[in-house]
Amino acid sequence: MRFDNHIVLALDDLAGDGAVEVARQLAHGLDAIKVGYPLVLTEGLAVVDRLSRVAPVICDFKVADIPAVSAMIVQRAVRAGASGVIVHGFVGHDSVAEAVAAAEGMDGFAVTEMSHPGALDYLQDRSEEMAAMAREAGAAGIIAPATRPERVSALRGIVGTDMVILSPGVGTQGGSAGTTIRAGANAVIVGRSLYRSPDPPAALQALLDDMMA
Ligand code: NUP
Repeated sequence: MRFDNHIVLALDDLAGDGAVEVARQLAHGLDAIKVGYPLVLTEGLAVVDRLSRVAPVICDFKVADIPAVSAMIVQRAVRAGASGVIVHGFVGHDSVAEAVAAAEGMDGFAVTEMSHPGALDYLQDRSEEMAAMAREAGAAGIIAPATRPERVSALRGIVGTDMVILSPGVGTQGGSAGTTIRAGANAVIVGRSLYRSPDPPAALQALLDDMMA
């Protein structure tokens, strides 16, 4: 996947037609659309194929199971039309490696440190180890928090320049798109502050302007 626009749209709290409509309005400025459990549990996995006609889809299934089952989940997401799948890093090297290998040439991304405050309870202390492990496991990239841009920089130092860093936590969670990209992320993942905006194209433009500032 390529992240030339530096923006991934997260579509969580919308019904199918609304999700496709917002995605179409913003498609010109997006690298990918991220779908997760709220949308797939409402619309079924077919929404992945539907949205993939607008932009490449990343399935944020935060896969966290034994290696064999993690691989089964990733395979189903890819066969449904996903170009990328997000798995949890905390499950360890074997699950991440098997999940990434099951992506059938599509991209596997491993969550290292999450963006919410609770990530400080357990994840932050081990996030750098998780990033190094994800690299060894063959992940295309990692997920790192836009709410803590200094952690994006630290994790960039671990994974090097050839891995992708996608950073959620911009807007509603308090992070800034420009600061996060300058800290070393390839793209920010943005949900509510785009799809709940009364004017999503204007909200997207504000993010693009912030990144150019
Ligand atoms: O650490 C993470 N934080 C996070 O918010 C890892 C994620 N995958 N996400 C996802 O990014 C979350 O599930 C949601 O889909 C999106 C952020 O949405 P919003 O806060 O911009 O609405």
